[in-house]
This record gives sequence, C-alpha cells and structure tokens, in this order.
Amino acid sequence: MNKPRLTYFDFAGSRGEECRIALHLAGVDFDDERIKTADWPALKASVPFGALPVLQMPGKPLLAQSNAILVFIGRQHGLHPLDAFEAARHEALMCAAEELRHAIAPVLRIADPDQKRAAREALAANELATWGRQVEQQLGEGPFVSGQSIQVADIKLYMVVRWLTAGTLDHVPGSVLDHCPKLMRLYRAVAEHPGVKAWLAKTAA
Ligand SMILES: N[C@@H](CCC(=O)N[C@@H](CS)C(=O)NCC(=O)O)C(=O)O
Repeated sequence: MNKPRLTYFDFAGSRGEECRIALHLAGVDFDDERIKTADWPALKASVPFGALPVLQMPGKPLLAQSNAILVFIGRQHGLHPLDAFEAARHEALMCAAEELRHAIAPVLRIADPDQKRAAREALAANELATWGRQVEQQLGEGPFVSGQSIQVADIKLYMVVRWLTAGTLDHVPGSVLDHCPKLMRLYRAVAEHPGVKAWLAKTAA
C-alpha cells in the first residue's frame, strides 16, 4: 500500500462521503474503497470501533472516527484552523453534527407507520429545529464557519444539512432548516465550491 485508503460503504453520503470530499479538496490521491453491505459483517470486528469510515495511512494503523479523520486531513492540508481556539470551535460544531446523527438514528429504525410519523414529526419540530438554531448562533459573516475559506467543519455541516433538507426523509420537510439562514448559506457555499462540485461530478459518473 503506497497511498492513503479511505474505507466506507458504497454510498455517496454521510460520514464517509464527507471524508472523501475532504481528501479530494486536499488534493490527496487516495484509494476510495467501497464496501458492499453483504461484506460488512465479516469486516466489522477488524476496524477499531466496529464502524466506518476508517482511514489507512501508509505505515500507520487504521484511523477511525469521522471527526478525527477530518481534523487529521484538515491539519495536514490547510482545511482546519491553525489557531488552537478557532480549531476547537470548529471541532465543537463537528461534535454537534455527530450528536445530531446519533439522536436521529433510533428514529430511522421505527417500522410502524404511525409511530414513525409521530417520531419524525417530533424530531423535526424539536431536535432538528433546536440544533439548527444552536449552530446558527455559532456562525458569523460567512459564508463558511471561519469566513471566506472552506474548512473540514464546513464539509461536515454541509453533509448533515444536505441530508436533512433533501426531502427524502419521510415526515421531515425539506424546509426544516429554513429558520437558519447562515447555516443554509454555508450549505449553498459548500455545494457551489468548485472542488466539491468537481468531486460530485466525478463520482456521479
Ligand atoms: N462516531 C463514528 C460513527 C461511525 C458510524 O456509526 N458509522 C456507520 C456508518 S455512517 C457504520 O459503520 N454503521 C455500521 C455498523 O455500525 O455496523 C464516526 O463518526 O465515524
């Protein structure tokens, strides 16, 4: 192995896709390993915390946890603040994005249609609305978290907002974050970033 390998499911979203976008923006030539769902049970015990993504750097053990991977890439390639306090502020936003994903996960597993509707409507009205307001309060003049230059925290927030506002989560309206103009501006700025567009165009093919 002579180049970094990012391993995730064969799916263009969530924690793995945000790491792929960061590697692409960083200009890293990486092996984009995509695991088939059927192969996952056999692999699960071999990765540090039994979950993906993992990043393998040549000569190093596997690195797990999407935020650790993003911060590592960001620090190496100018996509994470050099100032320690500003970096910690970015990491707080990234932790908040992970906490939200963990709050959403159980609701996604509900099968009963009535319970599913009730839980998702409550999620949209409560946790998602509150999370959006809290993140909004952390944002400044923009368009990105730290101003004019995109950082890994922006990529993380973009991926969460893209998921929540796509209108593909039943009973969660695409307008769920409309009360967060700074966050939506950040989302659009990441979506319009030439490097992000180039990655999406390349992988959509
Ligand atoms: N905190 C971890 C969460 C990782 C995680 O839950 N990954 C999911 C996919 S997004 C996974 O591997 N699910 C399969 C499983 O847990 O067996 C991170 O940020 O990387």
